[in-house]
Amino acid sequence: MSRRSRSDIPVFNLLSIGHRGVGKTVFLAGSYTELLANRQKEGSQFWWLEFRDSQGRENIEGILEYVARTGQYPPPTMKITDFNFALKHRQRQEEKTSCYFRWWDVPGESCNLQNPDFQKMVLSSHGCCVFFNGKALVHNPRYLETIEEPIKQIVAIASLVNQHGLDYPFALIFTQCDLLEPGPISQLQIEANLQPLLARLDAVNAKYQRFYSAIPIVSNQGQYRLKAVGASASIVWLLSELNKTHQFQGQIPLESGLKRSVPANKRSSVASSRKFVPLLLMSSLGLLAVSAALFFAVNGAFGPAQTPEQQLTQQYERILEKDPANFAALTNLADLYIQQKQLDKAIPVLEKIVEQPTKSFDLHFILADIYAAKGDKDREEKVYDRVLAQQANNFDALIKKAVLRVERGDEATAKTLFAKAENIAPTEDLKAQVRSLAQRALK
Ligand SMILES: Nc1nc2c(ncn2[C@@H]2O[C@H](COP(=O)(O)OP(=O)(O)OP(=O)(O)O)[C@@H](O)[C@H]2O)c(=O)[nH]1
Ligand SMILES: [Mg+2]
Repeated sequence: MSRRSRSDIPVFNLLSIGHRGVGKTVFLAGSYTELLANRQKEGSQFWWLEFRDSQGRENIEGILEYVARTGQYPPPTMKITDFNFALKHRQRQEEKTSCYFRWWDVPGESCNLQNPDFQKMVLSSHGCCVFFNGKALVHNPRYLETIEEPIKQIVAIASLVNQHGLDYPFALIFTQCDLLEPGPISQLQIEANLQPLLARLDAVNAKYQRFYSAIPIVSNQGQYRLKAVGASASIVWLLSELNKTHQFQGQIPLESGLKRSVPANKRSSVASSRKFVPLLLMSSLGLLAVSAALFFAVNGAFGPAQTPEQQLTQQYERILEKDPANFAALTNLADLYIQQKQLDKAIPVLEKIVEQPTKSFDLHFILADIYAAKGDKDREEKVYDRVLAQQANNFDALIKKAVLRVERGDEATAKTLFAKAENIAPTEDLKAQVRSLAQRALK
């Protein structure tokens, strides 16, 4: 297949919404450096951002230079600043441009639908990054009240998108996650506190994905720099979603889409196919999806006879024939099967994955969920036992096994497991949530 010419490469406008000081500018600079660092690591995926104009380069380099010199985060944004990037990818020694995109770095108070500049940005956008302060979501019980306005904006956009059957992805980005306790408890707390918003987004079938961004400043012999983890995945996910949609319906900014009327059932099924996966696990699955989705984005690599998912599936199956324990191929293949709702095929792949030593048990829980969906309680429970054998204090496994024990009529064991989970829960709030769940389950 011939390479795409420059004019065939789509250009997407990404809207960013977030209050003053939530971390939008740090996120942009951090995402840029994170991708750059990945590019320099051998064996990692080669996705990176390139500037399309010198102004953008100067702005970002100015920010990075400020951090390096002062060891401080950059000052607040005073005016809307434009950035034009290319998302590049290296595949088999060949560099390709996956798409171009435009990003506006907006001062917090300009993210307001009364602001004519912001209105224009909304209408010309193809997708949106919504920023929440992860630390405040966990530690400040009043934080949600303070962000009611941006939440209304997101729900309004999502609702219109749904009414018009458009594909308009939202990346929900939790900033400052380096200031939170590592591990699933913080994610659980963010999840719990964000439920009102997620319920509103689900009600209008919004396509969204969560991302946890951590961008501390680190120093090495007096040289400071941003060390970003998890930031760039959201930009890459948004662009891969837009690239997929673009293959079927071209680039439709929000304004043109709203003027048309397309049946709502034409929406992408990827988000809805994942709905059976509990919310807590979505974020980890999403990270797997990024690599697969990005392959889809480089559509020049695929022939027209098969869908990109089918092509990729075959590719991973071939890799596994030669190298059955290839962890990356196993995880990507499992994710692809799940996306294609081929759960019977996903099971043996996940079973192989969970046999391998790991510090993260997310895939174990996905396997357990599939067993649960199939009503296979024995195998579901064996997964929790396997996790608990490796990590006796795994909070998720304790809770899930306790709920299953109740379902299986063994309230005594369930009580012990709930008590253990309550005991290890790190905050009073979470302990109360476990108590309430136990009370409801045990009646
Ligand atoms: N530890 C940590 N602090 C962060 C992170 N991101 C942002 N911050 C803090 O949040 C402050 C604000 O970040 P900015 O990126 O400037 O926020 P903004 O959303 O661009 O804010 P405005 O431009 O004022 O609208 C920074 O000065 C840091 O103190 C992060 O990932 N980790
Ligand atoms: Mg800013």
